[in-house]
Amino acid sequence: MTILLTLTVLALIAIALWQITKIFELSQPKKENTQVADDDDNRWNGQLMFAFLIFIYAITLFSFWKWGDVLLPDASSEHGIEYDNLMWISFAIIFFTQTITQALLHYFAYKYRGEKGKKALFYADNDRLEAIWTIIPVIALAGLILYGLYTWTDIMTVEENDEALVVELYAQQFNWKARYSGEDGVLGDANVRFLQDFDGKNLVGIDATDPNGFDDVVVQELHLPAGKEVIFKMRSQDVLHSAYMPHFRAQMNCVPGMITEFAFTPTVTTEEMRQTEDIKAKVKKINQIRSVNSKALLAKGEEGLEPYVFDYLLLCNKICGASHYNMQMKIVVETPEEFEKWMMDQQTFAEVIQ
Ligand SMILES: [Cu+2]
Repeated sequence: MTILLTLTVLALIAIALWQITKIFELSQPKKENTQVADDDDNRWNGQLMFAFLIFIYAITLFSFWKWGDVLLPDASSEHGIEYDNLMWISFAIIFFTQTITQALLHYFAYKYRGEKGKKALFYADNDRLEAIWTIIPVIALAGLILYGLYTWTDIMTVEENDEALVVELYAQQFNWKARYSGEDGVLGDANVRFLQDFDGKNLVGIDATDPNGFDDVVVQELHLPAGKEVIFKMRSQDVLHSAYMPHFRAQMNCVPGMITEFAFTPTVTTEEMRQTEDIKAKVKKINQIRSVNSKALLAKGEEGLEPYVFDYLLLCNKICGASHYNMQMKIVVETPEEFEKWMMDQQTFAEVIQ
């Protein structure tokens, strides 16, 4: 109610001001044709068009300079290279076209501004010009669309591969769990109805009547072997989530009641990634900000911040509720030997429910 009253009062004040300015205008001695733009107005508008052109170019350059280093590092998956090429080529074409067309648009707006006595030329059509401005975009767009479709199909087609590691990503408000298929390479059946079984130890609802499930391994930190294809099967317990692994250029919705799929081959281990120049520079920058914030916290008598160390992450990329921002799981990419060793230390479902 208070808001409604405040809004009404504001609206009334606005109307009053508008009426006062009208009275003020009427009280002024009448000028010749004040409502019609003259040559001065038009020139002024043309120059403003130019100023706007300079503004958009300047802000583009400034953004590149200021935030160019917050882009993701090079892809850490096989298909990621294809994905990045597609993105950069599309960017380059769009950037080139927009740079030229914006310049022409604003230049013509200035050149053909209104002038007293200037008459518009009647120009019906020009077949050659129309052919050019139709054919060039057709070729460019068809090329981009075909290239995109081929890349998309290539990335999204999950081929049968007995060698591949099968991992389930299980989403729930607000955390992730991962399930490995174990020795048999087959994930046991699962359903949210079984979540309450075994005093809540059945974290992702594995069906205890399906023998395929006994060797399954459920973890809260995702480990992946470098160089091996991983087929992900996504499930959600409650609402729509999205499994987003930015460094691997991978994202797939997790939809309650169905299983979605995505596959990729990680190529760079966490340790190798930490040694790259790009990551070193990023970590350094983050830690500079952290140390400043840490000092401020310590000055207030609170606990300081730990220095940041690079890790791959699985994030949720659908706003799924209040703690969505913090719904993440660490991903460790390691050598196949390290992965095997880690896997040996994990408990199977049969061991967990004993
Ligand atoms: Cu989520």
